[in-house]
Amino acid sequence: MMRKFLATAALAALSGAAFADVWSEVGDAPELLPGQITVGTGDLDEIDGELFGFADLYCIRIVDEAQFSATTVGGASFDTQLWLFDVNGFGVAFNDDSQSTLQSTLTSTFVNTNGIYFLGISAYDYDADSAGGAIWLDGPFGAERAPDGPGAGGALSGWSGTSFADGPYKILLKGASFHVPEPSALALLVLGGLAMVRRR
Ligand SMILES: [Ca+2]
Ligand SMILES: [Ca+2]
Repeated sequence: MMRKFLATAALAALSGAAFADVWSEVGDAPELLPGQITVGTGDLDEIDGELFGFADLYCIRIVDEAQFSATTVGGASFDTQLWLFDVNGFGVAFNDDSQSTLQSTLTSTFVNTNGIYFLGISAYDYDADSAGGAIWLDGPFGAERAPDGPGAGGALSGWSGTSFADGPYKILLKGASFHVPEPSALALLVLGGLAMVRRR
């Protein structure tokens, strides 16, 4: 019986790992570093959350920079903005509107290395600032841009402006993974084995 139970538990852990590709916002994600740490195994394909008038910031890992993308097209019904910052909080890429919608898409255009990044979402017109002011200009709305505002040279230190909408959102991702891996199924097996030994 014990062996059967262990095998079932291991199978559950393995199948759980295979499908653990969505991060659901826990409470309300902070809007400043270190953001909300995403924890899981394997690819991070989707972040589900909700905005309440401010911005949400998530700590993710880009593992295939050439294939990286993040989009709210089809994932939100309000006017989104997507923001990407490097591990030190400096701006990498920003987009307001894409694909003839008010939703946003970031691509690999300005991403050149794998590593830890911060992915932010806000509603127009709530914008990221550094000590020097806005990190990005508001427009052109339809372009994906590297930092081009008066505060382009500084790290994220605050947000300003008015958020004209909020609500639930999904950010669909490619080339990304969770920031922190869960204990692997193998580790769970080892732990289960130790538990069995201890019972004898
Ligand atoms: Ca939120
Ligand atoms: Ca937009």
